[in-house]
Amino acid sequence: MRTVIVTDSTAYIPQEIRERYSIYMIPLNVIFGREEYREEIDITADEFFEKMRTSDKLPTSSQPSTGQFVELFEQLSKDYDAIISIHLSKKISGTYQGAITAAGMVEGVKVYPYNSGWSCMAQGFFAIDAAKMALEGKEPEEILARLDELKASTKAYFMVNDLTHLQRGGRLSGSQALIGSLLKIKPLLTFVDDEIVPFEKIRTQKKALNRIYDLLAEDVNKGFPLKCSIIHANRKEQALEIKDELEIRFPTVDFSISYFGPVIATHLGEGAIGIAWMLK
Ligand code: MYR
Repeated sequence: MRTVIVTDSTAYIPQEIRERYSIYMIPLNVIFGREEYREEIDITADEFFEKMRTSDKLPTSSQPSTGQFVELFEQLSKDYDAIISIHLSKKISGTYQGAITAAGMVEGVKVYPYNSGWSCMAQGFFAIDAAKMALEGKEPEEILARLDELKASTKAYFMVNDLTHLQRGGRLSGSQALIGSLLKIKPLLTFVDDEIVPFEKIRTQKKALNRIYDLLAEDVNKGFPLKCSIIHANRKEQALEIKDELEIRFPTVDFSISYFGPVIATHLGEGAIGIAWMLK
């Protein structure tokens, strides 16, 4: 069985890695007024942050159309028997649902839409592992079982400079009163059951980072081999500093740096920092 991996742009897997592992990417869009851009194709993260600073319009985002999915799946059906299509959490975007709809419309290939329950490099790690297995000729069921195992082991925490982006986009779950109280501080955020929730109310970024390091230490001490990505919204220097510090503290963990690109940064704002880890 020839299997191929599709993921969406919010995994932010660099093009060179996508090409190396034959991962196909379907882009989400960012919109400034009447201008619409497919992220990672029409607009880079750097261009987006520049535009966010200079535009009088606040950006919004949108999922790929069903037609884009159908077109990609049909193209892949010529060379593959199965497609595993891995997407950002189904409760923050309709992208996964779009993959399900398109899967029902294409013939000659079996499509397995997969809800990562996360996004960004957490999802990226899933897609890369899955693609390596697909290249080794593994069956889709074995790849999906591995994805479930990775998903169960995943933890990710992130913080934003300004919570109003998440509130405006309606992606922060909780009552208005709770969200109102959080706007004054910088809470640590995570995902529970596919939704973004405040994890703890921590007032400063330094304290929040130390709290994440302690959470990572708990998992490292359980003895599982872990990989970990530091994810930043236009804060590469800070991400590098965090990586240097963590590499000294946790020498057994594989660390990398990734980024919050245009669509996710539309909802998190510039300056957001996250740390995600899972089984190696
Ligand atoms: C759409 O328009 O369909 C896309 C909506 C994307 C919402 C993004 C919300 C923030 C996600 C943060 C992910 C952090 C992972 C470590």
